Amino acid sequence: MTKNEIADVLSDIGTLLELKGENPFKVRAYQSGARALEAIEEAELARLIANDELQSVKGIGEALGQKIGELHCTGRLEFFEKLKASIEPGLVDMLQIPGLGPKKIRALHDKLSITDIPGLTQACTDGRVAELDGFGAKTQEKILAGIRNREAYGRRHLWWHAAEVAEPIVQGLRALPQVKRAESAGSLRRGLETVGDLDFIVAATEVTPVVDWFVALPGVKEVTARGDTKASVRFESGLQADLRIVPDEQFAFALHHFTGSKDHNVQMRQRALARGLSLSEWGLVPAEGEGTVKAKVARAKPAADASSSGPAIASERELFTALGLHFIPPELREGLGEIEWAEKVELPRLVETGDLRGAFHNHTTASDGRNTLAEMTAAAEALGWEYLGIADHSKSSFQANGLSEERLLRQVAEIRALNESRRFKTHVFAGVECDILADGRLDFADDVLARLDYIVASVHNAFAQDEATMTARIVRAIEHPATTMLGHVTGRLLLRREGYKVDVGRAIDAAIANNVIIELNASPWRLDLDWRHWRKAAERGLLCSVNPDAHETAGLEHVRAGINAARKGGLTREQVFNTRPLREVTAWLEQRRAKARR
Ligand code: DGT
Ligand code: CA
Ligand code: CA
Ligand code: ZN
Repeated sequence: MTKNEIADVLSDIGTLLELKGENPFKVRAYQSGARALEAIEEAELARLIANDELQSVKGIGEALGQKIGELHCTGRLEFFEKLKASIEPGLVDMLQIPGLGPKKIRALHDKLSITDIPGLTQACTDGRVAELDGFGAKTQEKILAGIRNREAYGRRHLWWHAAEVAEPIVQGLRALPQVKRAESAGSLRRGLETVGDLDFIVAATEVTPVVDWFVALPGVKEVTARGDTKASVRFESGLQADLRIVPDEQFAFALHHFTGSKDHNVQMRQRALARGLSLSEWGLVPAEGEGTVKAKVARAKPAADASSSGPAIASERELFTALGLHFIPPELREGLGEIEWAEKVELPRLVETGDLRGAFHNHTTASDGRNTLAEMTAAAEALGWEYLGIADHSKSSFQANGLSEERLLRQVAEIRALNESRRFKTHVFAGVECDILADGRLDFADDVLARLDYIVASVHNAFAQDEATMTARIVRAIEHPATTMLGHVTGRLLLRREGYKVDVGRAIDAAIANNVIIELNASPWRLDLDWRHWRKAAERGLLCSVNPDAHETAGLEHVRAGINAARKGGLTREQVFNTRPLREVTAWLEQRRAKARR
């Protein structure tokens, strides 16, 4: 196990112990142990364990040291497994409700004998929760709202998590001897920020073995449907997946149909009809006059003569060509004008993950990150990046261990020294994620900001401001000459909370007018600014930076989610700042800083 995975286990243990009502000192020992572990570098951890020196680290005693060693070597911890088994699963589920921590859950259990979410819902409805010490009517209300949210959001899944499940399935399908082609379709293929269910389209010579393989996948909890050409399953995580198997001649049509979106499909079908053709998941055939829907489907259905009745279409590209269109990448198929666009011109090449030369807005252990500056830089180097921008939190974000002026300037010195040492091929830019204070001022004085290479300005508090106040606040921060980029514009957390209210159009106008970059925060929970705004804004000159907002080395890979959203937003390489080489980026930042000094 990596140190961050071990740290996760330690803090889970802390939470579970607290849930059990254990001694607070014991609970705190695990939490501070997790933090102490994060401050150690991976290689150092291996050395400490090998030399049996872990217990000498401040915050890690003998008992904790042993557990860390066991996790590091075996990836398992007997103590943790037993602890998990000793707790009612319903209590653990309650942790997902915002505002409910282990202490409150413990109280609900002890005083009202509540053991799961349905029981909690009932107790709230009866008003029994409000009567408890330390709860009250407001808290009860908040818990109920949290339960309702959980139900509403629970039906969808983050693109990132869905992709993690889908990728090995596609690989597995392709490896089956009966399978000629296999792809993910649906909202996942379109790169939508959240996904309802997975859709797989397979071209195969034989159906049964493929279906058998699919329904036996690890983690399948239930087979919800099984037919001659398809199957549906539900995984333990709640995610569902549809599989459809077609003969190879139909693959392009099925893939296009089940990629959607529905709106895109409807418009494509209308376009086909206007050309005297009938488009369906089975094929593209002449539409013979008016007829009932049933008759049309019957005509369009496979038919041995499908190839003789029209041109053989083996790929989506050929399908678009047959309808007089240039190829439309799946990400753009939302029925938002892409067909008219592809009728006139070849669509631009959209930005790709491989185009990135580096990334800004990343955290380290100096604030709330889980890897050190050197570890983050090594990870960026391993990705082949020319540069890495560090942007830890500023002092007002005390909940995120934000840096004081003194700590920030010490980090700047550390970064300059690291660059001079040439230990890594990747250049590090010294920045900060500077809080935008409630009135729109920045969290640091100008002379401190002037010592940095770049500044990401973000809102982290006073979310409840009304739209006019919030918009004025953000515009004021954009107008500050030191601001290089605007961070996560709306502050939304997908499937968890709505963003704060802000007039995004005005923020975009201000950014363009002041030559400020807006980030596309690539954290799979954020993807903020939303893809729906980008194309129009970029055409008007707004520059985008795809920022991973990484809090650990693995978080740098989230740029893939950001690139996905950028592609949905129709962005090209030229419109994304961090595709530029180091020399150009350095010059651009230097020019901005010179202007700020004037
Ligand atoms: P999701 O799963 O809710 O995130 O969204 P999708 O787009 O993956 O939708 P899904 O899984 O229900 O169906 C996959 C695609 O199949 C969808 O994007 C378009 C196509 N499709 C499904 N049902 C219909 C329909 O009733 N009419 C049309 N035109 N297309 C459909
Ligand atoms: Ca789907
Ligand atoms: Ca589906
Ligand atoms: Zn932030």
